[in-house]
Amino acid sequence: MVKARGCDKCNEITGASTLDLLSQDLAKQVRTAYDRIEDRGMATCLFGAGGTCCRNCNMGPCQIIDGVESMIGVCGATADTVAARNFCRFIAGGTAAHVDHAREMVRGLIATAKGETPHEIKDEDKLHKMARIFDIEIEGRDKNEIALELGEKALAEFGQQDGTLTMVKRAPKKQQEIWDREGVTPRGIDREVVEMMHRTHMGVDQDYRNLLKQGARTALADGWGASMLSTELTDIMFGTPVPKRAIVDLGVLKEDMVNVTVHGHEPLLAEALCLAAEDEEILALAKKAGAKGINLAGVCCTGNEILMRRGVPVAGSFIQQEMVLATGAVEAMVVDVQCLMQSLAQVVKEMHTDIITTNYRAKMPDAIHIQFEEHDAYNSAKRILTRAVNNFKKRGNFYIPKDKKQDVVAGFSHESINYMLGGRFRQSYRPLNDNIINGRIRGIAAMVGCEHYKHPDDVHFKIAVELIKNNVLVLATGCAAQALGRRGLMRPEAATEYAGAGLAEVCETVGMPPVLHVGSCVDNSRLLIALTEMVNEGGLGEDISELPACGTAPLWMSEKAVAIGQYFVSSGAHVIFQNLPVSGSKAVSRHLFEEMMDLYGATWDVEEDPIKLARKMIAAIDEKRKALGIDKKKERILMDMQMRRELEGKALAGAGCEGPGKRD
Ligand code: NFS
Repeated sequence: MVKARGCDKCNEITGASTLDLLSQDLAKQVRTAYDRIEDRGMATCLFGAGGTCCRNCNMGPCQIIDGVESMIGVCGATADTVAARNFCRFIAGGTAAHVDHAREMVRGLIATAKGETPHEIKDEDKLHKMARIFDIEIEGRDKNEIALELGEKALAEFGQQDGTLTMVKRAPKKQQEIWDREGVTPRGIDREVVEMMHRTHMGVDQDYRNLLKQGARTALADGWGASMLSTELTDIMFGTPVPKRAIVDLGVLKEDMVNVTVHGHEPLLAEALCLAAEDEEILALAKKAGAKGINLAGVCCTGNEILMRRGVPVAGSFIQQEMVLATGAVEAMVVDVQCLMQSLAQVVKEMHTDIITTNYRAKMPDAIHIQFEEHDAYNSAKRILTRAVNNFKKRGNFYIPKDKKQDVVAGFSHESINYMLGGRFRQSYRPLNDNIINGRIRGIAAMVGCEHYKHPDDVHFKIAVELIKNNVLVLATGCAAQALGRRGLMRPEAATEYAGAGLAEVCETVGMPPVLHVGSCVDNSRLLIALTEMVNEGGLGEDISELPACGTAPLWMSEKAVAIGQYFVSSGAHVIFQNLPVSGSKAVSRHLFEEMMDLYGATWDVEEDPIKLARKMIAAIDEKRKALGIDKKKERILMDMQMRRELEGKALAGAGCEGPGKRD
């Protein structure tokens, strides 16, 4: 392997495109995370890593050692309390990020319904579906009127103080009963985050189990509240994704075009940029500057949003954001919120590239700020693109790793999975459930979350290949999805190349890849709905905890990943990370890894080795198959129509379902 620079570890970490780029003279002139890792010597604080460093008041900081009397906090806080508090603050921080994002999307829907944005209501079916969930009258009403009422009701969920969040009722009945029994049904979205912050303040909640209970409620307010609202309302505005071919990796940048990369999370601005990039005035300006046009490319989760809905190429994931700039070929990187490295402006210091911040919440020293006005979205987008076009002439040396791009098929919303598997005339999860029951598909794995620098780049790839080889269908979101896309697992041909015989047969029949790109990080809510649909379809138990399904966010770095992990566990899905910052407390570790089973029917787990991690996921899936009695190959019975009807009738009754028309 070519050694680009930095320590050997960094060279293991880098993917082919990054490695190629870092070996170029231009990239050698900038400092990236790879250099900073080397500077830091990869040192981590053991107290921080174990979750037992308490900085929540000014008597410390206190570094706690579990079971050592002289090493508890000045206030008397034990390792258990501190580890639980820190873990819960991770959940609160991650949830807050999703909540604020979701709020903007709801406000965007309201503004769109009022005709104040360049967007329109694109998915009326979903609008009606959501309206029914929120008890909104549909008959004889205009789509904008319905959308406005939906937006206002959704916005009220954030400030709601009592009762329960509306979308909780989409979960399987038994799941809702479990949440009620455990006292974790979320009341209001903001309320859960505020209460979590309060309870982790010095001198408030000192019972780790009680803290983690509120952690679960906060995370559920994210998954079944904020994130789900964001996904559904964004689909209503910009369209529910359907499978599309696209390309990913650094090679998507174009030599002869104005390269504008959109980085961050909220697709309102990115969608406006997509519209403005086709504006005649902008195109004429670009031509005048000597460019063939505007090449928009995504980075991080904004990238996933426009990839899913528009097939816009993705230049890079979280771990590649500096590399995208180090090509010297980007005229502007437009950022909004979350996962933005502060180093971005430093990487382009000697280049023609503008880093443009657009959200008052997220400003950066040395960047240019052009506030994105949702009520004047089109003109905001044009202003940004004009700046980028003007930079094109100033482009100096650049290097685009042109052969480093990969084909992907993305856009697997849970609706399109339905369609893919069920066909136009029989859209349902029945074929998926049947294939799980007959063993062609062993189960479902969710691979989600970030990428970081502590472990080799191949982690996602290794886990996914082990899973699909063993006939586990992988649904991926976020940077994990991008990493798998870069490695070629999102091409339909990957089924033949990597998947086990059963999964390959299913994929080949419908022409889908064995790893499905389900969207951005907030779109993990699509996975919750997909799992719910599988339960409702019948034959695989009564709640999510009975499904042969398991999740992982191996290379997690952001607090959001912990919130996501917790809402999956609290929704009944087993979740395995490579590490969690709770190892400093035996009791908290036991609670997460064992006791949560009695509460939610699922637990957290950790495993650093990617292959072992994948095997643990497969073992968890097999355990569920055994409990469902579908672990042994059954003789194939050819069913006639009457037998099929009886079976479907039983399945619907078993799921407490009132029939296909009534389900959301
Ligand atoms: Ni989600 Fe991770 Fe960030 Fe997206 Fe990527 S780093 S927790 S995947 S871009 S939010």
